[in-house]
Amino acid sequence: MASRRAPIAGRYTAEEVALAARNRGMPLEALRHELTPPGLHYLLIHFDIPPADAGTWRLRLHGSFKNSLSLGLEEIRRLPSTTLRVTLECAGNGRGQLAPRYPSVPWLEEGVSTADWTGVPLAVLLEKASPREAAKEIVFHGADRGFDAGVEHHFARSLALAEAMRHEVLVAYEMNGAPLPPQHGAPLRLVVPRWYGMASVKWLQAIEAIDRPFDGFQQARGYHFRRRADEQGEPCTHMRVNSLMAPPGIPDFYTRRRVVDAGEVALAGRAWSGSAPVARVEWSVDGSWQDAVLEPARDLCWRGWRAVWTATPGEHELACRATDEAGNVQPLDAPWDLSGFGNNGAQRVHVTVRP
Ligand SMILES: Nc1nc2c(c(=O)[nH]1)N[C@H]1C(S)=C(S)[C@@H](COP(=O)(O)O)O[C@H]1N2
Ligand SMILES: [Mo]
Repeated sequence: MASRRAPIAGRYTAEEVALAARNRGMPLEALRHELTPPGLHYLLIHFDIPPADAGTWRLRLHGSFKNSLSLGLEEIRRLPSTTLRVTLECAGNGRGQLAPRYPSVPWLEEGVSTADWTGVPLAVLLEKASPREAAKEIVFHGADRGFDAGVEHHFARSLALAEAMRHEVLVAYEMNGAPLPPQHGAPLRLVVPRWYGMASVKWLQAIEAIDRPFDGFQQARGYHFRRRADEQGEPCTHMRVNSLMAPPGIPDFYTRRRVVDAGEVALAGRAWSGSAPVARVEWSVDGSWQDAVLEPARDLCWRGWRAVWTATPGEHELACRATDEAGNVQPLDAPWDLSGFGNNGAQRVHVTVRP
């Protein structure tokens, strides 16, 4: 079995650039919108977007269920449905800022977005199939297939049965009121609010109940916090508390450095946490912190914040950080992780203020 890729330091490789071009992020100016505008939602596609025909697609429920099921899209659309506004963030968001970094999608901070997802609560499907007494985990199988670290597999992830039964977990067929687009999992995907994005399996073709822990690649080897390659590590689950601002002013094309005029500058951004609602957002200029004004609290979706900065001429560094109701405080710098997961270190925005 081939082993993990060795961390890299310094310039981005051709492979990272190719991954970044396929798996693009949300432009940070889209933080102005609570609901990420169509086409600006970030993308993470491990292999290829699989061919999918909504007319013939079947979702199978099999394994440790009393009733095996095979449902077409029309049957699924006739079941009770709900729409939830959900913020998803890639577990690898921020990886590209770590040194050394894992060779993968080199996100800086743009691997996060919000969409309205419509679908049938997973619990409705699980109740129809009725898990057997021995069922421990529910595995979600995607239709996409490829290799990682020399191992060929379909993208698949599992949830413990109790987690899968949470009423907010959806099998979604619509995004923002329209059928799922190919890149976001058409015709069916799982949406697991509060968890990092890898749990929300796209191109969902089978739901399997199993009596033992799932040992698939993306579950047992991928998505663990590790400091050394020879440790099992801790599984990635809920999104860590995090926040961003829309960079103010206007950018330089190549460096993306910002320029603003001196005087009052409106700052705005959003904050989220998979553990508890966001309770506080602070922002800073050159390391001196103050509280931001919060918009009303949201449940599964990021919370808006704003502030007014009286900008004085010169070079300045802005930052922001959030705290959630569970008392989790976003760190200025997150602990280093071998695979680059969970980097919720505070965003820094360098700004040139002109008189
Ligand atoms: N089948 C399948 N599901 C998948 C993935 C994938 O590559 N294949 N990527 C996962 C990861 S790592 C993330 S962050 C989210 C991204 O969802 P989005 O592309 O709709 O934003 O999908 C998840 N579901
Ligand atoms: Mo991800």
